[in-house]
Amino acid sequence: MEAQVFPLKTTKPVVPRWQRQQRTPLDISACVLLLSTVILVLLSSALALVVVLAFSAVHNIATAPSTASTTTSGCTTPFVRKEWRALTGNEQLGYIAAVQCLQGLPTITGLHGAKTRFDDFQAVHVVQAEAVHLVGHFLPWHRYFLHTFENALRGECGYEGSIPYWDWSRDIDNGVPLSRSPIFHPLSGFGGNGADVPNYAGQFGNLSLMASAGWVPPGGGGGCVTDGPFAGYMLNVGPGTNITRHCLQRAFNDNLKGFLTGARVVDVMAQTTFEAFRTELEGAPVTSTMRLHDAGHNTVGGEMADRYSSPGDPIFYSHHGFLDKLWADWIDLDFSPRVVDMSGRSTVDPPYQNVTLSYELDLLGLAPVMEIREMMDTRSELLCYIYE
Ligand SMILES: [Cu+2]
Repeated sequence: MEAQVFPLKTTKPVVPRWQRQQRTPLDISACVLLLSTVILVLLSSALALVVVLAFSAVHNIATAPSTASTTTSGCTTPFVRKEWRALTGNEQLGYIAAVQCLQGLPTITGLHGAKTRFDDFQAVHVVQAEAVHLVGHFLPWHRYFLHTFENALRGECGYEGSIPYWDWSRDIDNGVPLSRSPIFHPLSGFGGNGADVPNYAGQFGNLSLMASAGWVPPGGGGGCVTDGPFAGYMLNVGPGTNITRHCLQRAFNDNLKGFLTGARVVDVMAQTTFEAFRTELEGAPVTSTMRLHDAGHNTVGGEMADRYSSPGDPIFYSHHGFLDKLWADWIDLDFSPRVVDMSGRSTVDPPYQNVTLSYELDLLGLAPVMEIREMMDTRSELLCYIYE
């Protein structure tokens, strides 16, 4: 596999939509009108305040102490991210419809071949892939990435819910093959496996690689997804760092289920430092065999098995939603020390620094650069969500 990051191919300036409004003469007169209204309102409020102050002074009314706190009171009604199965049928359809809406909106980044808003996210992941995996900021970067995707669904597609997460260990512990998991249902879910391709060897031959390493034999599928809402949908970015128009592919592999059981989740949750937690969660090649993150990608296969372009399969956001939930749950098990526990190398190859809370996360214009400290607590004013 090529270890190469494409240079940014910016066909449009990376300027968010809200900063790109044109001013017309009509706008200017509207502005003048608005400004004079604001001045009038301010003047009358000031007058009212003087009257009230004079009144309370005369009547010796104690002024209530100010309890307003802009930082801690900002997340009073957090969004709730639920497991796919806990959504009602309408909520499931609403999420799929919102993703399809993003797939129909034009790009605002023009990054790396992106044509749609859905592509924008996939393209950012392709360009940043080498920088955000197998490093200390793997979990916080993906947390910010998912949060920004969720914001786009809400702000641009009128979606009122949250990203549903996919707890694959429930399917495996129930003895259900992937193809029968409710999340891959053709009518109420993400659609099923790709069409069978004889001797399918993975996007980059990675299935044959897995088999030759003695890990697991390849599963079936490998071709285009044939049913569900994304059958016939064409991606513009990927596979890998390529820019090609291609169908969404999957290659379900139930032979990986041993890496994705509830017992494996318990193993990861039992780690006592962030360093051990993040490596045991993310997997190879830092660990000798697969773990939750890479096994989840590879069990779906196809686009999802591609370390660059995997967000081309909408199931990416639900797989990473579950990993994000595990991190949030792990922090809650011992909140005070863990909400500030951050570590790991900053790059895969030396020279590298140690990742700390002040390390900056870059989504290449999808959202402002943020420090890791802003991603540590999902109940912060910025993130404001919880898991159920
Ligand atoms: Cu990733």
